[in-house]
Amino acid sequence: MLRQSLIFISLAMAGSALSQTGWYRVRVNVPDALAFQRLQDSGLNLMECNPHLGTTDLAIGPGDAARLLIEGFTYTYVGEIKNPHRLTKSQATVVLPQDDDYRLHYFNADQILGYFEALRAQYPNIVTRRQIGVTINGEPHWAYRVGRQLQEGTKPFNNIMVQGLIHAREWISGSVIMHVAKKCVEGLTTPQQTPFMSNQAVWIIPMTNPDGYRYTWTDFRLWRKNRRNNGSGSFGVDLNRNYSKGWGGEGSSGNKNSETYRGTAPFSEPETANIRDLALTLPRIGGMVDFHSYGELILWPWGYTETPPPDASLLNNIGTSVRNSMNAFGGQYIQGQCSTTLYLAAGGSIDYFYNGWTAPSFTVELRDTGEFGFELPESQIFVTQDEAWAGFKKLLTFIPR
Ligand code: 0X9
Ligand code: ZN
Repeated sequence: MLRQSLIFISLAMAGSALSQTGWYRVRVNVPDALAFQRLQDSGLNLMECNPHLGTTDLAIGPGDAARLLIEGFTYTYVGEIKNPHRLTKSQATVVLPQDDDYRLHYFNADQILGYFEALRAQYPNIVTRRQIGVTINGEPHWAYRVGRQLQEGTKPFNNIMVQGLIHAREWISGSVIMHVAKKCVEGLTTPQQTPFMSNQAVWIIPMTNPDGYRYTWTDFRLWRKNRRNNGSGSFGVDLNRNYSKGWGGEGSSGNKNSETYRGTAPFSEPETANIRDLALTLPRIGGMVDFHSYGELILWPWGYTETPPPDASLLNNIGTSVRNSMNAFGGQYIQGQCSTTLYLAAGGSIDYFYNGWTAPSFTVELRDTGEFGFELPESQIFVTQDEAWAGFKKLLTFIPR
């Protein structure tokens, strides 16, 4: 099955070279609803109360011109804004670290951590980190929390878990997770205060499998598992077969050399045990998403059995809605129960979180459908991030707070 979809992102050429120091009013053409959504989601400063299709004006400050071009818009210069400090609060710029490099290029392990650290340095009240343990190679294992600090006397925060890069070779997962983090931060720092982040914290594991991910950059691009030494020259446990729910069942392997080797016991691997231990410290988990590639699939539990889960119809509704949001960007995602839509996979993350917290839990298999597979070209990072964010944001609307 080849459900190939190519999106061409035009990096439009600037009509005029604007200085990166001042503030300018520029006019952009917004041809359709997708472009409109992209503009609204960009965090750029719209100057009109009721932006609409056609033309609309923006206030752009340092760095914004490049960003506008990256978002695929050409602009015409309208005039200089002489007193940018007089822009209302709702027009204040959110300056985020690393510019938009992460939208154009894959980041290695240090770059991903650098990105999250920069985000944390810039928004210390919103982005915090916790070392959840160490990996099998002894590297620190990090979780980042994006959310307001708990206020005494308020109701408990809802926690959403997001896993990236559990499978080392699925590089687009890391790109998407950086984007999700940034958009969640924007949800709390743009004065429009979109409600999707209120009373909610998103716990992001940027690299669920850091050792494996490093290995894909240094030794073997298509490595999947962690880097446990199984002995006899065999390495790696499939972390997505090492969670406890259904552990050992069909769709996992007891063969150390297998790509789906489940390990010697549930949570035998430090990486999965660290995530379990983090989850057990959280008062409430309302949802979970695990980003993988590839296939363009939105999958819900169970993976370990073909029996439908108790909330099948709810999960089906959420999945359908998430799928529709994602497909607005030109992809061809389908949704359904993991075991029947893809294959049986016992000991996976979503089954663990659904079983333990009754939390809507989804595996999202990002682009593409097979043309490039794990080696998705960098030109498709951008659109995959956009559609993944649209899907994630839609999912949040279904989670009660
Ligand atoms: O086999 C997997 O782990 C996932 N597919 S992948 O090609 N990215 O390896 C699917 C996992 C489905 N989710 C769970 N069963 N938890
Ligand atoms: Zn995967």
